[in-house]
Amino acid sequence: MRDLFSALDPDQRNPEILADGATLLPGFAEAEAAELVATLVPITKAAPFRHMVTPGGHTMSVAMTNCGGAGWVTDRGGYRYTICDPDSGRPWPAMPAVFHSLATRAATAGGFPGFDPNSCLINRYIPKARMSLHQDKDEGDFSAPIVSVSLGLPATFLFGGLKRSDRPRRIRLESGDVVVWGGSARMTYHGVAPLAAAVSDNDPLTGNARINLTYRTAALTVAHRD
Ligand code: MD3
Ligand code: FE
Repeated sequence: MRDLFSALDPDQRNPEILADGATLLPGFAEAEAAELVATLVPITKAAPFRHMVTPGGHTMSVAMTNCGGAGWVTDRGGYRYTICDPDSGRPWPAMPAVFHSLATRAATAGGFPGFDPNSCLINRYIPKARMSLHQDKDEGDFSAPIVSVSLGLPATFLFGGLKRSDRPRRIRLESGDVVVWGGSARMTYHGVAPLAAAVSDNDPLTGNARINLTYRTAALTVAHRD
């Protein structure tokens, strides 16, 4: 909830077009937020959060795991989607129906009906964790949108342009906010500013953390030899 006045002002809960194809749905997941977090518990028991390493050798400050038929991973060998969690060798936990249905409803509200994501990347930020400007381009097919759900501590999202050098806009994302990124917004550069410490250092939902669910439709590439 933003604050008492804006929560009471229905205009503040209306979708906000951030750019062509990019729509912020304030509080769209608020009613389900507690259920989503509870559903994360068994997922993160089966596939614990971990700090992955980039191809350049940097350990990410964001801790990650996945659910769904495909999970995004990075290591010294590159970025890719896998069927199995490389840490356990087992398939990523299935995407719960409550996760999938939220993403499909949000995509419809953002102008992209029929979204059927097969991947949900689960990002956990603690204060100071950040994500530098990047494009999401490991999915193979860019016709599907991406849906992101923010839970817990607020973050400043950096929404850039089609060139890395385009100066990003700063957009505050709060618990329950959902953003749909499709069409010409799909390939924009984006990131997350270092997470600020919470005023109370504790969010009732997630403790001292922000959780972001990033839903995508990803093509799994078959490993091959050259
Ligand atoms: C805008 N995560 O995992 S989600 C990522 O808040 C990632 O954890 C951020 O960027 C986070 O790759 C942002 C929102 C998001 C995802 C994909 C986008 C915004 C996007 C693709 C194009 C434009
Ligand atoms: Fe991204």
